[in-house]
Amino acid sequence: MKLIFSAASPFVRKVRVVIDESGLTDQVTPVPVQTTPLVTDPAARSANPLGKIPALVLDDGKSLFDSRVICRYLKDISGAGLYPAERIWDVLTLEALADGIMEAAVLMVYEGCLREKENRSATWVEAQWEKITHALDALERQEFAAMQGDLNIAHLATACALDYLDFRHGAQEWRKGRAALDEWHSQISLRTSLQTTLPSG
Ligand SMILES: N[C@@H](CCC(=O)N[C@@H](CS)C(=O)NCC(=O)O)C(=O)O
Repeated sequence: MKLIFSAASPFVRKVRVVIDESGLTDQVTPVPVQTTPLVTDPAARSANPLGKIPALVLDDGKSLFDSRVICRYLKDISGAGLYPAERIWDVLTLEALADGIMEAAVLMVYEGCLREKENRSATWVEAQWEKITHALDALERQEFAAMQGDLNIAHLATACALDYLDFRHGAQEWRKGRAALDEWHSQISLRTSLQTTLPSG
């Protein structure tokens, strides 16, 4: 299998972490690309008509996207227990929250570096950060039961989202006033899969 990837993308990272946690590292060849909403890499386009990454190209040439689909596929072929049946909807909802944090954080980056200077909207960027703030506060208040218990896909997605905030939005200091979330993050960050895939680029 081939993973169309960029080392900076939080969605790609979630997939890389699941590959590691599922013991599939030897079966996946990473194909690095540089793709943005304005300039799509041909390999990204050929694997996904939307041009977005991650995309996983299977050995028969078929492609899977997006990160949620790929992670679930990897779990199916490896038997990794990241999707507990008895609380699957809680887990998938928390994964969606983490993905939403990533999405808003990536949109803020795009606004700052892809939009022409004169068209950039500080109000729009602030609105994205506000979404993230509400999500972080809900996590701090431990509103999501799926945060507890054995390792699940939502834990990995949440860790990737928080690390991406450190990577691209460190000045926003997400830890301030969120001691419980900070502690949770410190604990999960001990996992090798997370330590070896920290975002870069
Ligand atoms: N929902 C998608 C989001 C993927 C996504 O937005 N990826 C970004 C990189 S972080 C991308 O490919 N951007 C290029 C584009 O939007 O054309 C997923 O979970 O895979």
